[in-house]
This record gives sequence, C-alpha cells and structure tokens, in this order.
Amino acid sequence: MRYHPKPDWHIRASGATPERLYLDRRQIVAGMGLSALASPLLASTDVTKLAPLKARRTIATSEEPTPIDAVTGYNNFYEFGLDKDDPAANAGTLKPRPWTVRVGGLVQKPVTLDVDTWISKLSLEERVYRMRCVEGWSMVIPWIGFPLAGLLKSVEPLSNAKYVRFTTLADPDQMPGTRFPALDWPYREGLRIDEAMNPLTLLAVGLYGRRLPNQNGAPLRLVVPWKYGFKSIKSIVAIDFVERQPLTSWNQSQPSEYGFYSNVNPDVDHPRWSQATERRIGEFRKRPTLPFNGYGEQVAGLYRGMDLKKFY
Ligand SMILES: Nc1nc2c(c(=O)[nH]1)N[C@H]1C(S)=C(S)[C@@H](COP(=O)(O)O)O[C@H]1N2
Ligand SMILES: [Mo]
Repeated sequence: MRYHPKPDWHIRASGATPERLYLDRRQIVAGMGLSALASPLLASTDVTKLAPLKARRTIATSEEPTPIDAVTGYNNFYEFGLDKDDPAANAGTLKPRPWTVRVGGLVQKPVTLDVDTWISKLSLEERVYRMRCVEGWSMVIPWIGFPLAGLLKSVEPLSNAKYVRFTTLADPDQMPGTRFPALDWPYREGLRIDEAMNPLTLLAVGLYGRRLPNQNGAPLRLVVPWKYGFKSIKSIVAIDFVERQPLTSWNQSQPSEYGFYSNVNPDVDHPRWSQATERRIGEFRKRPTLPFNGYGEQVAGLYRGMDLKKFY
C-alpha cells in the first residue's frame, strides 16, 4: 500500500537510510558554518548510544533532513524546561523502559501494551516528514514508526466514540518541569477519529535509524505532520477514545492562541506570530508556509465545509 501519492514522494527499495549518510551530512553542515549559528542552542547528544532500529522501508521527500544535532538539541518538551536546549540537557532523568501504554476509553477491547515487547513484533517504517512549530521554525525529520490507525482499530472503538485523547507521563521525579505550573499536567492532546486514523498520522518510536532520544519523546510519541508541532505529543502513557472533544493542555492554557485543530495555516495568524512564513532550521531565508504544511492533498478533505478561521 502506498501512503503518499504525491509526486515528490518516493519509496527507497533498500529500507532505512544508513546513518552514515546523516553523519556525513552533519559534518558538511558543520563545515558550512551553519552549526556555529545554532551551536549556542544545541547540547550535543551521542545518538550512537541509542539502540538502532530497522525499518522495513523508507518513505522520503525530495527535501534534505534537518541535521541531527538540531533535531535532538533544539526541542520543545516543557516537562524538562521552557528553553529549546533544556530538553537535551535535562531529559536524562526520563526512564523510557520498561514503559506501558494503555489504550482504552470507549472501546470494546482495551489493552495495556509493554512498548518494547510490542514494537519488537511490529513492522516499522521510516518516514521523512516536514514538521512546523507554531513559533515559526520548521524541520524535516526522518521518523521511524507505524501508522496509528492499526492500533486504534485493533481495540474496536464503540459507535459513540468521536475523538482520541492522548496523555503524556507526568512524574515529577522523572520530569522536573512538572513541578511548576507552566501547563496543566499531564500534557494532553486530542484528534478527531478520522484525523487519528489518517495514514499520515504516526506513532514514532525512533528517528535517524535509532530509538527516540528522551528529548524527542521516548519511547513513543505522536507525529501529525499537517498540524503545528505541539499536537505531536511526546512520551505517551494513555490513548483513550472519548465522545466529546477533549481539552488539550495548550488549548486550556491559552484558548485564543491554540485551537483544538491547529492545522498549519498561512492564512490564520497566531496572535503573537505570523504563520505566513517559516524558517527551516539551518536556513537563513524564510520560506512561505504551505496550507496543511504541504500535506493538503492527503488531508484537506478531512476539513471540507469547515471554516478554518473559526476552527483554528
Ligand atoms: N509532552 C509534551 N509533548 C510535546 C511538547 C511538550 O512540551 N510536552 N511540546 C510540543 C511542541 S510545542 C513541539 S514544537 C514538538 C517538538 O518536537 P521535537 O522536539 O521532537 O522536535 O513537541 C510537542 N510535543
Ligand atoms: Mo511547538
């Protein structure tokens, strides 16, 4: 099955991209002086310490992945602090294994999964996705994971279920940021069922051919590439089918700034940031932001007939 009918997508025959390619690229970028630009922000992470993960195949784009130092060093993960370099510096206290995820709520067959046992049986894919933060920066990240839809169908949702709610761990011993009321913990997110079951929606367990670094949401995080980054919730412990649109942490803290849908939309500005353009990390010039982050062909149909200025 082909998930991406877009012409700029192609499937490499040989499985996951070898890490060497990324490491070489990282040296090239360093040689160009770009890492000097970013270096005050980046705490380096030794990714070779992370277990390798094999993907059955790769779904790539024509765009270059963002250098790995930026992907693992320039993060938002408020459970570990509010600055971009805090997660890389502080997320060492997170213990991503053993780890269980409970999938339940309005379902016929709730299940509690041990993440390591479960993913050892799954056939993983590498997918290179464009990601865009509401603050105006973007990256291209080679995720490793699997479509969420299969898991959601397996628990047999009841007919009154309309939304899916996701919950992050909130353990003050592992996550020092949860001792402060920056957000209402635990971090929560939500999707409509059809959004959650769209073939683009991934549960990611790795990036760049390795297990997820803690700062990127180990051991399991959501990736929804047509929505602003904050919808892609990290270090998930619960996935629940619910009847009513769930409260999300950002929507609850600033409803005028962060709507439930949060689709990438150049025509609807955030009160503090224009959404018309973005800066790809590693580039100087801004580029225009595309509706649905460039994934409109696959997802615009989910919102047909909706006023996206009202449902922002
Ligand atoms: N639990 C949790 N998930 C989270 C966040 C967070 O603070 N806590 N930040 C979000 C935001 S604002 C962004 S932009 C992305 C960043 O993902 P990355 O650091 O892997 O690039 O994670 C999202 N998921
Ligand atoms: Mo973000």
